[in-house]
Amino acid sequence: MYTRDGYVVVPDVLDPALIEQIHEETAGICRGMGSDDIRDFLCIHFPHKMSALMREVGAHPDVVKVLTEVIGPNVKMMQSMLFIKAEGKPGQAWHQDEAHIPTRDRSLTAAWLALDDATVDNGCLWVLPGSHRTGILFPTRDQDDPRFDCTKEAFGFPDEDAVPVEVPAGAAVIFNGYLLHRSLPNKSNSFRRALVNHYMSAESLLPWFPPTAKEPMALLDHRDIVMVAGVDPYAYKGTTDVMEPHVRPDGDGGCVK
Ligand SMILES: O=C(O)CCC(=O)C(=O)O
Repeated sequence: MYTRDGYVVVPDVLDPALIEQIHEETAGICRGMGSDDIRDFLCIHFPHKMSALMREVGAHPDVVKVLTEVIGPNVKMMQSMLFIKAEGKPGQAWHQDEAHIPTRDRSLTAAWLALDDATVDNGCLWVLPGSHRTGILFPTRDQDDPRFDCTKEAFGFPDEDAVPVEVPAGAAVIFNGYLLHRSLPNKSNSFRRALVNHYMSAESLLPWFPPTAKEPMALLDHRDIVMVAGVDPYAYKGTTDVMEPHVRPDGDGGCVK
């Protein structure tokens, strides 16, 4: 399934009590980002840098089991995103995660954890099954479509075969970094929350960000990572703590200036 389609749905990963804890933690994270009203945020990047609970969920055994099957025994996590996506908030245009987070061995894998039932109405994920198999990173362009935030849009492929991935709260959608996916706006009257964590093989270097004083070697191998399975062959390099939690703009002010 995963090899053919580029994604797999794993039901019942998060139990209702854990989801409730994550909701409470989300309120605290939003306060930490400057507002008591979680509706103010489409998405907060790097919640695992602010919260031990988010780090723990990033290493959830049911997710790690699938990751080790699709990636290999040694797995590191480099990114987390907490989507809150209240009613009326936009989706993300077609994109491939590897275009944003380049691994050297194409091992980038997402675990998209539903914190509410995700439906077409409230803006679930849509995927193009099998699109990861081309091994191509499609070109991208700026877009100003009001349905989407400012994520650049990938283009140059047919999208008639797109399917919605409707999943109940607690399910995980594990998908390949080359899989074309998008989401549409939340047209319901409640939240569509999801925690999305990104992983890759620990053997691959991660040439992710331009060098900074705090991480001069980032372009060669970004080391702000968390090991979630196996051993880190580059442990001798140590790790860094450079990525700052931040709020993703929701594109409300327009994307193309
Ligand atoms: O959850 C969403 O609405 C979009 C998520 C997404 O595009 C991603 O995780 O790359």
